[in-house]
Amino acid sequence: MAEEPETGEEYLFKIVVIGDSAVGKSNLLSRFARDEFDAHSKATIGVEFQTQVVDIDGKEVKAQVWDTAGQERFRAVTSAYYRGAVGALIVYDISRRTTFESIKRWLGELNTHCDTAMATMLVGNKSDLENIREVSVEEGKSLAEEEELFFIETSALDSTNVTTAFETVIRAIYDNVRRKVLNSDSYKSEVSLNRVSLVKDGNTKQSYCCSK
Ligand SMILES: Nc1nc2c(ncn2[C@@H]2O[C@H](COP(=O)(O)OP(=O)(O)OP(=O)(O)O)[C@@H](O)[C@H]2O)c(=O)[nH]1
Ligand SMILES: [Mg+2]
Repeated sequence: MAEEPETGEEYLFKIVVIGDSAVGKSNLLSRFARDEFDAHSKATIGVEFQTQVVDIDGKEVKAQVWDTAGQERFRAVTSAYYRGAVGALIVYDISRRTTFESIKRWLGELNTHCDTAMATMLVGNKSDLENIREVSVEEGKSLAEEEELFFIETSALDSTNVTTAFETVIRAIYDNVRRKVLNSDSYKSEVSLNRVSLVKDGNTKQSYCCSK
């Protein structure tokens, strides 16, 4: 069995949620953090974040999830938004193809502001809107494979997969940090030097340092 960490060890992971306006970013976060959904939510202005405690293997992991405006004119300074992020959810709306077509742009922004790859999940939200679906599950999956991302479809409205989406990202970050702490003395110096530490885990890229 792996050695237990010293008592008092804490994990705090910053995760950013990005994607076009009205894809459901704020509702995904409120569903995850407070089990709430707002059918008439207003567009986000600036930046908000919530901290949610998640139990992973009996350890307390704090996820600080940041939500910002999809609309350019309401966005806060992006470099500050991304600073220190170790995970990301990139969200589109399965009933609006244009939001899926924007994913590459959001990935580009992530890569511009973070000099390392992160634990990133592609999220097709509003899976409850099956009758007006414009993006198939296969298209989502295949883009995720191409870009080496996790993939999931969610519904903030009926709660499908919302917790799983966030917890998969949190666990991916956690597992890699644990591996690093247990297996490598150089973890701390790597972080302080802002060096890229890329670990290929299945089809997912992860690392623990985002700064610029
Ligand atoms: N049917 C359905 N509607 C949803 C779902 N998630 C969000 N919505 C609705 O979509 C609209 C936009 O949701 P928001 O969460 O405010 O979207 P956002 O991505 O935060 O938008 P910005 O803050 O402008 O970037 C609201 O009317 C929500 O009620 C979902 O899973 N299913
Ligand atoms: Mg919002």
